[in-house]
Amino acid sequence: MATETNFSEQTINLVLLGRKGSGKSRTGNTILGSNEAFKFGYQIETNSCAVERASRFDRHLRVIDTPGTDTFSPEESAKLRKHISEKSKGNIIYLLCIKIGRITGEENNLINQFIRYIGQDFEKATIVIFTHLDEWISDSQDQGILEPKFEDFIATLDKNSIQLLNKFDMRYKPLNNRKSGNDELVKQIICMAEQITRQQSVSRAVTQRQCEPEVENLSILCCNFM
Ligand SMILES: Nc1nc2c(ncn2[C@@H]2O[C@H](COP(=O)(O)OP(=O)(O)OP(=O)(O)O)[C@@H](O)[C@H]2O)c(=O)[nH]1
Ligand SMILES: [Mg+2]
Repeated sequence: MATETNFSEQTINLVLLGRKGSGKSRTGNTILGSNEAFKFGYQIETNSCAVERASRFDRHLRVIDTPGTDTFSPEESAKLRKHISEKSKGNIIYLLCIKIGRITGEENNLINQFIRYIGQDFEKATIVIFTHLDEWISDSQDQGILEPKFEDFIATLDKNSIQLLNKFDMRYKPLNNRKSGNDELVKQIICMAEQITRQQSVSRAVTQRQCEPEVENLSILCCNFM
């Protein structure tokens, strides 16, 4: 069994961020594999940060839910950082939840505030989660598209939205939180998170050890799930 120190060192910290009602709490539940970890719903908005832990696919996860927001200030950034550092040791990965559809100007502004006030590590450590995939599929079907593909949604995004996704090196995943059996997607999200974590430790190692090639090679390792 992992000791508390080992648990902390190996834990992947996933911080849910996004606008009100973007599906943060429910995404947290999907990742944790429990519908009861965080309270969710249009009537139940999250008012303070909440933390839940779970082991999934042999990975120790600490999921941090946050209140939805339309704006993000330096003060809120300081509060978030304080909260995260109290709750988490190790690497932090941000899951930026966006309700699938048009990425609006408001969304754009909020994301740029996250980038500005959380800092550069935010861009390198973020995965965009497009929630409400089921609603997008049924809307597309109502418009006569028989088999809507998520990649078609990406293909229809305007230049600004693509530029935004590019800031996160096009790390994004679609999610239908209504569906049970999201294991494959959750594995892919954890895998992305592990790759970011590896890249972060490679960067740190490179800084410390003046660019040793064998350290850089670590970045091409893939995570293996049984
Ligand atoms: N159909 C569908 N509904 C979803 C999905 N994800 C979330 N929802 C619903 O959207 C509503 C808001 O979800 P929450 O998870 O509470 O959103 P939140 O971002 O935590 O909201 P705040 O805490 O108020 O900021 C709830 O009614 C969820 O059931 C999804 O993938 N599909
Ligand atoms: Mg919530």
